[in-house]
Amino acid sequence: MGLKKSDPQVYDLIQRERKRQSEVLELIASENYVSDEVLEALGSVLNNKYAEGYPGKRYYAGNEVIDDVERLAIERVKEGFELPIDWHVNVQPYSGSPMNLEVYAGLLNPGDTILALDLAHGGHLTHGSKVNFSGKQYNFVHYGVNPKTERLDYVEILKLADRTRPRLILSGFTAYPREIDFKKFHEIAEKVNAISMADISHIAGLVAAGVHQSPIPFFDVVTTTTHKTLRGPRAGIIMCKDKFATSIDKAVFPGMQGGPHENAIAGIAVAMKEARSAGFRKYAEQIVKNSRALARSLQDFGFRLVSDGTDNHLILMDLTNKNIGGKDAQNLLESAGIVLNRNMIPFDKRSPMDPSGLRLGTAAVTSRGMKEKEMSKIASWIAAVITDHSIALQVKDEVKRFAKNFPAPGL
Ligand code: DSN
Repeated sequence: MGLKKSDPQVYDLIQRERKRQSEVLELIASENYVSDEVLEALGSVLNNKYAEGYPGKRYYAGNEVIDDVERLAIERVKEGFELPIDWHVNVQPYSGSPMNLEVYAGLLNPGDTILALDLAHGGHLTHGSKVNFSGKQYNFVHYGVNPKTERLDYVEILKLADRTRPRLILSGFTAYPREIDFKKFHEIAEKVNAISMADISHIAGLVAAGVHQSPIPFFDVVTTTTHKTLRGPRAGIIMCKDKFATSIDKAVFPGMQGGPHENAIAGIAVAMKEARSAGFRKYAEQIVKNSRALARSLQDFGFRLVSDGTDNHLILMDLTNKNIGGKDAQNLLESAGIVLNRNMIPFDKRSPMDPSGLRLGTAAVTSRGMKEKEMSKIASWIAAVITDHSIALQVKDEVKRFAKNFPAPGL
């Protein structure tokens, strides 16, 4: 019968969200527009099947096709990230938070020390925030960025690692605009005999396209969500050296999860095939070009950027000299059709609920075909609205007309 007739309420909500997504400029660094094909896999009958266990070892009957789906996704992840022969893949994590906790649970004991980036300097809740299960269960020690350069300082990270002797060193970021030197990270982990783990959730698409260096094969474990720059379904992947495979698989199932979401796993397979295309490589290169162009234009309008620019898909803007906090700026820009999120900046003196920064990312607008020229336009709107709040509604109208020229994939 179709949703429109059977449940007009839900149908209308989906249409409203579809309209919202197509009419705004989506600059949340962790969001993207997936292809129709990824959506087709997500909305398929694969959703109906329970498949506790792993391919060939399921607890329920009827998993012959599901086994093939999961094996295909695993193969495509191996190809997409060019994993060495002795690496293993688990495509079952429901998303980023369980994925990281599953690695800790598989490889560590409660109370073990983990070295990770401070949340306020660009880390993630699952990297040991006190309010998160990770911070309650493990002894996190946090490194930060250098106060002058606002970049990672590998000499300081080594000193801290040497002093605290962590069992695991985590290199993972949600708001770090610079390229990460994974080789240096791994050398630090080797020196102190720690397991090296990279959470590449934000940059996975750039890594798969060869636009950002890869932690593979240096690292022991690499995790990633699949829906940010990688442009796939809401899900997570764990890649690891074979010697960690059994412990990690057990931590995922039966340790933390039940039946895997095989529709999402099929979505991973589709996205990984897309990520192998020449078009995706160009897309990833354009993300970085756009990010740099947006950064330069924002600086031309007098905005201070953390670390003075960007190497990847995201920009962290410091509003300290702009007479407006992150919360108000986020709300104001949303009312102008520019959607982004407030964010702590390193050494922030304000609170997480109303920090000094804004985080902007170019993955979604690049999926709509926008290029450097459009980034300058976006920067000029941001500057205009922050300077004169009263023009927000007028800008919203302009943004809506502008966005129509760049149809979003999947909408
Ligand atoms: N919520 C994601 C982000 O915005 O970076 C991380 O999980």
